[in-house]
Amino acid sequence: QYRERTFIAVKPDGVHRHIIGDIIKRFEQKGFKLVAMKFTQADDALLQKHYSALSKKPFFPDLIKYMSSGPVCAMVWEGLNVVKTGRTMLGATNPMDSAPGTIRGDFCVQVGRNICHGSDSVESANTEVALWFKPAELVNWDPVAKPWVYE
Ligand code: YYY
Ligand code: MG
Repeated sequence: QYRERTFIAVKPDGVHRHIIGDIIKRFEQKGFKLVAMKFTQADDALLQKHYSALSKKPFFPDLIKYMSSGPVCAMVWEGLNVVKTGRTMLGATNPMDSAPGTIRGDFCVQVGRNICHGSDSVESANTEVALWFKPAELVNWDPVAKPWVYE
């Protein structure tokens, strides 16, 4: 159903490297609908919740340090199958494995600097959207192109 939503974020390295626009462009061009966006520096408490499933991993402290080191561009995108398609557009977690043509495949080199985040399931998307955004920050609107994206 085309009301599915995912949480996409440009990480601090993507911001410093001026890749925000390229990432937004790909989701716009695809036909997905932007529902919310904020430019913010996340604190450790938020990031520890966001990455709570990874808290036992050896890279967790460095991950939190990296993610809190600068601003991120946090977004919610909506559309048919957007969670899974969004992950495909981002590419494999490790840029060494990300196919050319994907965001990570085209713009980065190392897993600890992989420039973007995307929710990995509908369930985690809902959790992440609620963690990063207040309900009032999610905008309800109908793009005029909708009948040309969906039959
Ligand atoms: O969902 P995704 O971002 O593709 O990967 P996760 O397994 O959820 O890991 C989150 C984040 O952690 C990843 O984007 C980079 C970092 N990371 C790392 O630095 N080293 C690893 N071996 C695995 C993940
Ligand atoms: Mg993940």
